[in-house]
Amino acid sequence: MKSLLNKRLPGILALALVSLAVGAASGPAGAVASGTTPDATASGLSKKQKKAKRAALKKCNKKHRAKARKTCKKRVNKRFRKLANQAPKGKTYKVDLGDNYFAPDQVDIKVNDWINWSWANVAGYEPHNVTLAAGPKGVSRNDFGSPTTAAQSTRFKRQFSKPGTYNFVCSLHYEMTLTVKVTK
Ligand SMILES: [Cu+2]
Repeated sequence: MKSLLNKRLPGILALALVSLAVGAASGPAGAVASGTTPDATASGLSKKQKKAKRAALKKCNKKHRAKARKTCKKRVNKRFRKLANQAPKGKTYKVDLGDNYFAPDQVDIKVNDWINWSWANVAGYEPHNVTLAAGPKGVSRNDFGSPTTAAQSTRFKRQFSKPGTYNFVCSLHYEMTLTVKVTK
């Protein structure tokens, strides 16, 4: 009896492993196929999609053969590149930085529009930056923090995926303000 069980065990184990692998593979893939969500980040992927991508890449790393890992990662990257390209694009608005001003200093945009800041009139003056002083709930100030520079023609571009009022300043010149109103 014991020897019979031993003989059968590897077969049963293999079956269990295969069904596990199939179940795991169908999970994240299905989630990804559900399409894009409106909360796209700078990369064009939503937070949910980024998480799914990380999980998919992690799974690729579990493959034993190097070649299989490579193929798997290639496939995952391609799939998410495609998704990023499908993300809502939005319009781009230009805001100039000058010596102690943003121009314009008030911008009304729609969700998924972009602002492209340009250090247009800073040469020979003090350095400036874009700093989010206050924004809608759930928006990270880190996502809207530019470098501090006086380098002419520097660019800083961000997409606005959450509606609300965003109050920007330059952290070196608090009189330098910009209000961005984002509506649905
Ligand atoms: Cu400044």
